[in-house]
Amino acid sequence: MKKAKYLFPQDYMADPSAHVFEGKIYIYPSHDWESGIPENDNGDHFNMKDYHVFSLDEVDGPITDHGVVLAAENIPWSGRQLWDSDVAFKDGKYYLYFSLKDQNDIFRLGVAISDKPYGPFIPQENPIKGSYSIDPCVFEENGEYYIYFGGIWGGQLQRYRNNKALESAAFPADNEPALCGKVARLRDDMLEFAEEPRDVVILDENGRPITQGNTDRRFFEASWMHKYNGKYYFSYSTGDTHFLCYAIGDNPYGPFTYKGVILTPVIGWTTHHSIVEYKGKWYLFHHDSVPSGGKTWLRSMKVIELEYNPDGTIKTIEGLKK
Ligand code: FUB
Repeated sequence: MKKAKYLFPQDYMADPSAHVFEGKIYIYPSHDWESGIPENDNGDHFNMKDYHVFSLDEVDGPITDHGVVLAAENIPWSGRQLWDSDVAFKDGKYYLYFSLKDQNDIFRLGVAISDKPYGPFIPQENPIKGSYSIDPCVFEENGEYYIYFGGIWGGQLQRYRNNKALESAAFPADNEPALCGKVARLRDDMLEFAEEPRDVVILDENGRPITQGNTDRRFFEASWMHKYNGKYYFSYSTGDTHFLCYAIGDNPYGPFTYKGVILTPVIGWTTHHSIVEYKGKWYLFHHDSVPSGGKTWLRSMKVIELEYNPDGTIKTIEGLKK
């Protein structure tokens, strides 16, 4: 598959997190809709209220929509805006991790549980203790589960330092190390952090942290972790410069060294993805706003094959090529 394919033209779905469960690909996207909220830098126009699950037997084959699996109105601590989510499997249960604003308009991470990869998912009473910001991604290795998260601007990461809320939001100066995404090991029951979240440090080729002013490379949102040939690939969006890029490390905590761009900017403000291996090939699930005529809050999910060079770097995909 050398050409990107839209996966579900019938409706707007974004931020697709793909995993192989029970021998199929399951996709956990955000569900965009036209809520009429004007566009702003806080992302209020991304006013999503439920999640669907999708599955594929073949990447090129028909897609199954498993319908609504969790709705904000059924989450006890819900305020507004169900943003990006991800799912992990452990001991016969599927755990859906999601971003949602609480009743004080603060983004938290929540968990909902199902016996099936296609839900429905039953939410916990409260968000994960000590959680903040957005865009959870869960990576499993040797029975340990690591949750990556964070996003600046509307994702509120600039309101925290050292896992504590600041009195007011603050960004580092342009020549200082950039704000980092976060990673924490999950507790055995998958419902809470087992440790204080740590910084996901991204270094440049000289071993120095990427700076806040390096907007083509610094972390903005959309964490994803995958492993290839024994190395750990942390990929993310640069937000206002619209790149999906990646950095490679030797363990799930990093540090990670910046390596390049996976996907050049697409139509639409946001770019967000997941990377998964299926039947011996690697795929990039992502989204753009072409079908909605460029409306940033109405995105459509896509998939394209992802290829590596012999040295383990990823071949850049051109976002604007159809
Ligand atoms: O879908 C809402 C937000 O847009 C996500 O949480 C971000 O990563 C961006 O894709």
